[in-house]
Amino acid sequence: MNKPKNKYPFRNPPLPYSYDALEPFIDTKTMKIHHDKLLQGYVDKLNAVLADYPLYWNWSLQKLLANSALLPAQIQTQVHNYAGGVFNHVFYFNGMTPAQQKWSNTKLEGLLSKGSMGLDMLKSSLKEAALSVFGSGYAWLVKDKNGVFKILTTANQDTPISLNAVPLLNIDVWEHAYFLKHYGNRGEYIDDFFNVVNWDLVERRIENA
Ligand code: MN3
Repeated sequence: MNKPKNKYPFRNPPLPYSYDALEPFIDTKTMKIHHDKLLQGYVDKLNAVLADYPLYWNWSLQKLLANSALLPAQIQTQVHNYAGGVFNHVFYFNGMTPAQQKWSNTKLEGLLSKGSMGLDMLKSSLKEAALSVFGSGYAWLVKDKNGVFKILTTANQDTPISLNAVPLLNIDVWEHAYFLKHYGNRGEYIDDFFNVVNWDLVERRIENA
């Protein structure tokens, strides 16, 4: 799993798999553009905004996102959007892996069932939420501040961190995440996404939440 160096200047961590590793579900060209151009753009813009504000060079992405109200007013919106863009994309890319053929869902089912959620319910609720996002955004599985599993959606580059929730899995439903392969068919993209979810990592995220 790749974690960005978690303070200024932020870096774009390499994908934890090759660009073509998620074929045929997520295509190579989409992964290249998504990682090398779009995520890189958020990293560059975030660094450019913070360059004149050394006071915040030691802040992690999470701290920037959770405390954006403490930043100078003139950079709050930009930091919220760019830091969110970095966090959301790294989280999304890490959350995928080449098909886990030998993966056994017993442990994950156990963890989920403690929160009254099964894997099938998780998938169908996440899909429903992802389809419901109007315009650009994400659907998420999170643990809320009371420790309850929740499915939620965020617009643009908003994050669950600002909502005090612990993110466990996200799906990017901006059109750039699927348009080259799936065109306007977001539902097919979501079904394909479920073939490449890194469920081992979701388990670990739940255990650490
Ligand atoms: Mn994206």
